[in-house]
Amino acid sequence: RAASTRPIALIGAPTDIGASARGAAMGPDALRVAGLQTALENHGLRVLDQGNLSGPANPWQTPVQGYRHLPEVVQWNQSVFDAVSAALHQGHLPILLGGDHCLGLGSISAVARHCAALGKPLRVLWLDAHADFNTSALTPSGNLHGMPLACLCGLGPEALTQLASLPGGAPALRPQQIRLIGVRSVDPGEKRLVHEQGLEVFDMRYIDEVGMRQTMQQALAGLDASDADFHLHVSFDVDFLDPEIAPGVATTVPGGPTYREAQLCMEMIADSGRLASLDIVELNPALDLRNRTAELAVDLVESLFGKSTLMRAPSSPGVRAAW
Ligand code: HAR
Ligand code: MN
Ligand code: MN
Ligand code: MN
Repeated sequence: RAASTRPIALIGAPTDIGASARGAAMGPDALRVAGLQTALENHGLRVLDQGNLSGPANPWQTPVQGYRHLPEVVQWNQSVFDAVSAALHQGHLPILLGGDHCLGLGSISAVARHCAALGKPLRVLWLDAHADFNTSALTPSGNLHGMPLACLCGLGPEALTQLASLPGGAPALRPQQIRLIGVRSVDPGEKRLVHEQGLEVFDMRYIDEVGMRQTMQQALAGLDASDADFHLHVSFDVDFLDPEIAPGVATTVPGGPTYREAQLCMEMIADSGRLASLDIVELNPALDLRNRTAELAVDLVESLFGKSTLMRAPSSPGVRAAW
């Protein structure tokens, strides 16, 4: 079944303000060139491309008190927050086209506020090679794309934790709402903090051992509760994917999900029927080969919205009742 019948709003945020390398600013257009809108339309969805947000240029400075480009990161995230809030308010399903992953803060803050206002439970799947749970004291780089998830949980500079707060002041997310999937590069202090905060982590070793199917069953468990109308947000960092199939990112880490594992991950999210907002971030066309990573991202997003290329006999194990 289709993930949603809501019109989709594409929101481009062309910046690499929180990243370690230049180039992610070209991500939104690379996804457009790879045919994101047409792919979704061919699947019967209505798509409104809202174009690109604007914001400060990347001043390419060294970190100040543990953060690089904090004022600029705040500005970009405020714009993303406003655009995603407006889309949700209009009943659209927002897709944030990054840009680097620091923008997940603005996007998810808007989603969390929207859910709080409607009394909807929210779950966030963070698909990433990294945990993005650093603080200024722990970060090896000062890059804010390594910190958005911690900020969303209330750990970070006030300018960002304030943006990422609910009315009343609680953080946008509680660690219990988060599922980290595909992780294989975490800094030592960051690892301790992730454990301390009690995040549920499905790292690559776990995926190796139990497989993507059981991983996703666990990550999605409970979302089908009939007494709760869950909002599922997926924050898709393209470096989640194995660099062999997805070279177009700045922070490649070997040993990520294969093409089939990534497809299964997306298809199982689609099957949940709960997908209600999405980030596609960290795509770096300057490092890509003939836009191949953007095309792969589009292919996977099609699956995320319910395009299924495989057919299975209804009697085969694990097939969904609704098939
Ligand atoms: N953990 C490292 C740091 O904080 C690298 C973070 C890289 N993050 C991303 N997004 N590319 O996931 O600097
Ligand atoms: Mn990330
Ligand atoms: Mn990453
Ligand atoms: Mn597909």
